[in-house]
Amino acid sequence: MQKRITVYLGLGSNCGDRKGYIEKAIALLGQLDGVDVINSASIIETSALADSSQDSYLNCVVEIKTSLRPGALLEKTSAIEDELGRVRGQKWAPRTIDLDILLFGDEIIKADKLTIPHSQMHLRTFVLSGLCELDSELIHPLLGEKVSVLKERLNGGDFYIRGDEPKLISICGMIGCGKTTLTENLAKVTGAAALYEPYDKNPFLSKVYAGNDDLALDSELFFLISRANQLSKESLKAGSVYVSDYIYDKEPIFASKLLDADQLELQSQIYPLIAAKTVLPVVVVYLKDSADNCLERIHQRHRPYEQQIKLSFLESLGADYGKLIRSWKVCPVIEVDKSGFDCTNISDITKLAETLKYYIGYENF
Ligand code: A4P
Ligand code: MG
Repeated sequence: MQKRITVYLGLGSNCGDRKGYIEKAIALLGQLDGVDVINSASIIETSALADSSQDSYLNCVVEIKTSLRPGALLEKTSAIEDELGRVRGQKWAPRTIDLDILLFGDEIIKADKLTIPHSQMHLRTFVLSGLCELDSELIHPLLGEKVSVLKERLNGGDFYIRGDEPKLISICGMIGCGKTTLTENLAKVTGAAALYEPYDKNPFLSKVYAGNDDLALDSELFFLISRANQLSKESLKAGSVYVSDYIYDKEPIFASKLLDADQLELQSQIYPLIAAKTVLPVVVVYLKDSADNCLERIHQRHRPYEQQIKLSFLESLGADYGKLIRSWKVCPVIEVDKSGFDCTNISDITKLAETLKYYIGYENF
């Protein structure tokens, strides 16, 4: 008997009787020779990705077993799309039914007309939650992670890869967790341009750390302006890849810790005006480490003005970063636990770079 492979399909409809089309497509799949429908996840309603003017979608993930090879299955699913009145026009035009092959066992295929795993499945909560409902232990064969882990990275969002914007990877995490080292090494391994926070050029920083609170706003404004210049829509080129050793949105965290009420009021009015001019990251790497380890690294690297930093300050910073990441909706976040990752180890860096390329849609790392 021919080997049967477990395959997951993504179904979507945003025209006409959406639920009817999805149910009909599942019924037609079941009638195909060499295909058994095993299970289907809940049908969920989702806003149209990339084009909010389109009607919303109903999406569903279906598990089948098949003895067909991937190319033959694609021919059959395309025929079902045709039978259900799919009009093929512009990419991402409204459709009665879309049938995508998400996973075909653990096969990896990169052919003209077929990419498996589906190239953007890991960016869509509506796909990953369907897969998790069917089998949360499933592993994405390219990313080597469980679908449940991939889903957590999205925090409920649906994303897509755009060619017409700069591909900014932002590293975030506590002071001393290794952001700059990671940025430097990622840039080396990938050829991406590194963007460093110019802490050593900030003329106010050492005075603020030495207790001169009157200069805290000057210091924050220095950082705000330099980050805004680095990340401005004019400075970063569409299609190019950048790695920054900071996340722009950490600004309110530091402002709330270092500024007094009047300074904070002024800063909070300036911040959104400047933030609006910056490029948003397409993926964030959140480097996680304990406050103790970070303090030890701060002591080892001997930047004089940092030596007054207290463990309690780092602990509170860690809690604030945690809150920021838990509410983060801008892009996927890849959490990297420092207990199993060395920012100077080339094999760790290369593995992370390999993951990142699927999040930024860049094949050339
Ligand atoms: N193709 C390559 N790989 C595959 C694969 N794994 N499965 C080729 C199926 N087809 C694959 O597909 C275009 C070509 O992709 C095919 O000829 C096939 O050879 P298509 O379905 O004709 O065109 P498309 O839909 O414009 O492209 P695609 O890639 O299917 O788009 P997506 O990624 O499915 O996005 N918003 C919400 N909320 N829900 C959605 O389901 N879907 C889309 C379409 C946009 N926005 C959405 C949703
Ligand atoms: Mg499709």
